[in-house]
Amino acid sequence: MKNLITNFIVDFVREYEKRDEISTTWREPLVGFADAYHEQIMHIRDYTFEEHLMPSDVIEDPTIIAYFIPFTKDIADSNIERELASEKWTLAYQETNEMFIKLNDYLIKKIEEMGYKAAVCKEAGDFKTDILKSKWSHRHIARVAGLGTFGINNMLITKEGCCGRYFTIVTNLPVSPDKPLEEEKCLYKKNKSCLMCVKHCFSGALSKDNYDRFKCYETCLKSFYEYEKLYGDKEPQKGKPKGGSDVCGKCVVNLPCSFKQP
Ligand code: B12
Repeated sequence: MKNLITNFIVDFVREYEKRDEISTTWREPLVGFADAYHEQIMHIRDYTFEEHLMPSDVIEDPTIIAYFIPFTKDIADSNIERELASEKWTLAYQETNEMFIKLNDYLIKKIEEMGYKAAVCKEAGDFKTDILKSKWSHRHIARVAGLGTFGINNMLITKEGCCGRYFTIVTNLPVSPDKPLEEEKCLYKKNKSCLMCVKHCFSGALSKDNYDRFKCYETCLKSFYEYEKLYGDKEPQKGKPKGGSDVCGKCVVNLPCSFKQP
């Protein structure tokens, strides 16, 4: 069953990137399964905030499928220079988010055809602007599903690196859950080396002891306004972002943990 779900996701992405209107290509997705009754999910509100939803608010008797869609190196490399997010990075963000909707619909349909239920948490795409937190944390769940460990850059680092995006789907499929990884993927957490992500974060949002989500958001908004000005009122053009998105991503590119991890 786990292989079947993984293949659905991997095959969908391979086919999706062939579409004429899509410019982004992705590396092979990683898939994990989180135990909804794991201590770190049962206490998810203590780790995130008190309004975080529980998997059982989405579906009864839940397990959670978590997947990571890794970006390609050319997308990451396009985002090394300049303080604004690159056009290619912004477009990859937008095209990945659009793909998530279609991929999730497809997966839910496949799971329903097998006689089970599946749904996404409707709150996952939103966050409270006063505290910059969502009522659904994909990566908290993805960590419990064994996909990665958190780095100093505050990103969840997988065996394929941290440069990419996550999604989670709640289901009642009968699958055995995966376990969180034991070994740290972040070099600083492992042996006090690196900290390249802190150097790349020109806004000062990242330090070795802290992540300031408000400073980070201010920086992401600079790219939002810039691309909104450039493309916001234009007809969508292939290979160009459609208006602005609150992105930056300097803390995930050009790092030892951006891609494959030993
Ligand atoms: C709100 C939000 C933002 C806000 C606030 C950022 C933030 N880190 O909270 C802003 C707009 C600033 C932002 C910026 C970015 N974001 Co953003 N964002 C989100 C969103 C919608 C919710 C995150 C959230 O609620 N955070 C609140 C905290 C409490 O939860 P969390 O960060 O998810 O997980 C924490 C807990 O699990 C906790 N934790 C885990 N174990 C333990 C143990 C203990 C003991 C404790 C106390 C805590 C604890 O630590 C985790 C990390 O802080 C998610 C999508 C989603 N719904 O999950 C994307 C998401 C986190 N963003 C993402 C990305 C890529 C970015 C950017 C790089 C922008 C870009 N795309 O170019 C930057 C990087 C910011 C950074 N370095 O963290 C990705 C992360 C991918 C990855 N590899 O980890 C996500 C998951 C989107 C996705 N679909 O993939 N983002």
